[in-house]
Amino acid sequence: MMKMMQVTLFVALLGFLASADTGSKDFLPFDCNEIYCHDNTSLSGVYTIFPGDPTTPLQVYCDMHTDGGGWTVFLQRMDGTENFYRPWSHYKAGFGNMAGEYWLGLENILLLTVRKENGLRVDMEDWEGGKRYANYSSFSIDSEVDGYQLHLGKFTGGKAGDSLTYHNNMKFSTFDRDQDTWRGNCAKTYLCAFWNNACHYSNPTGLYAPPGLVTLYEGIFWKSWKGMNYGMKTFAMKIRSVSACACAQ
Ligand SMILES: [Ca+2]
Repeated sequence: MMKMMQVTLFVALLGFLASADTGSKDFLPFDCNEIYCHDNTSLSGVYTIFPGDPTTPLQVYCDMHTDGGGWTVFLQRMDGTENFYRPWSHYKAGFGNMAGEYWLGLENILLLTVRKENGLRVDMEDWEGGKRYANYSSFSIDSEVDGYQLHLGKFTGGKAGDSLTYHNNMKFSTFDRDQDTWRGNCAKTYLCAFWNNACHYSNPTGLYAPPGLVTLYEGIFWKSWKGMNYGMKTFAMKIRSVSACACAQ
């Protein structure tokens, strides 16, 4: 009886979450693109999506503004409030505040990319008000048994330049799971976690600090724009279905 009530309450809560976000009780969006397609007046913010199944809601920040909107953000840096030097289990499950700084989690990124083909956009901002981006034609990862190996499509533009192709086909590494190609441990040496090679041309999970306050290779850098000794003020990685809707409503 108690269990029944719990289930009923849970289902009611799911309905509430879905309706609070979208205004529709039966709409269980897979990702931010589906939310945008459902209502192209949706604003950027935190939404509930269902990339797994209807019983596993996931909170995420949706960018409904940039380049047509509908972007599901899986990494967001903006103020240094979150600690990103974390172990494998944290990068697997995800951590942080969806309205602020967070990592969505490798299992969730896997769910989002295994059933739909996505493009990747990387947005960054320096400390002088400059903004740059980089686009990639596709983005997906393998499952944990294959090390969450990265599969990145072509660099398709953006004045930030290409600092991610160097990481293509790499497995994910944290300080407690070294799967990089270097004899040392990139994540431990440079206080990060990423699809490290030997080691990195970009460092999205690096230490948050203004330029000059981090040592070489440790900041949130993007080599092809500001080099490896400049940490960005904001940084975000986001995906969107390649069959993004035109949303002509
Ligand atoms: Ca190594």
